Amino acid sequence: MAPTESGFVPYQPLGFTPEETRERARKFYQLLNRRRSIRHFSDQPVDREVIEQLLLTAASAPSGAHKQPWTFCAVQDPGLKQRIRRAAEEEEYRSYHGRMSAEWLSDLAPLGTDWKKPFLETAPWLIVLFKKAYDPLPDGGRAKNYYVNESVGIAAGFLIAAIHQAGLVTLTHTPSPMNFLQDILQRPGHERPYLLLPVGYPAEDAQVPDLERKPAEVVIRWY
Ligand code: IYR
Repeated sequence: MAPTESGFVPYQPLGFTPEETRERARKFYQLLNRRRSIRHFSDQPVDREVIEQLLLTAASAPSGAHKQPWTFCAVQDPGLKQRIRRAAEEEEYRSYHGRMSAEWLSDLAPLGTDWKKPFLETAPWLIVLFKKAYDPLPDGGRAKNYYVNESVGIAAGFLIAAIHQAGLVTLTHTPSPMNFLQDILQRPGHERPYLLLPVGYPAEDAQVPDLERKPAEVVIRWY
């Protein structure tokens, strides 16, 4: 699309009929409702081109004032993955042995999580999503970003949906605190880790907790 003098161009709608809209809404729900957080990964490789498409999808998310306040680090290097696993497990060990409340631990019990994170080495890719509170300017100043948490959260949602749509699996992992990711990946100070997502195919024997989602009448209110 050629830019116009005003800086605006016509929107190119997808243009589905109401029937197509209904069917697509239903189909997309059916697809996304099969997504599960997976903790057991296959070591089967995933092409870098695939990861790039998933990350471009995530980076197409809306953001405050279109500032796109994110950096996606795609980690494949086994040495880096090992360092990330060790650092995450160190933090998680402390969390599970004193930092998390009794209520939190009992809420997690049905999910079968613990401080051990072997998937951080098994999964062929780790995607680390960083948020940027501001962008540094060449003169040493700072260009402000807006609604950074909301923007990065939406991008993470796009990414998780894209991963699932491609037939891959992930886990929205938040080892806490996760400053170690900044050190290991040598990110600049204005980038803060937001989410760590192992990405790959599920292990053949992968299991998931037997959970149910809240029904429409609980999570939706019509006015
Ligand atoms: N970050 C820890 C603990 C944890 C917290 C929540 I909320 C979960 O849904 C699952 C785990 C971990 O990743 O083990």
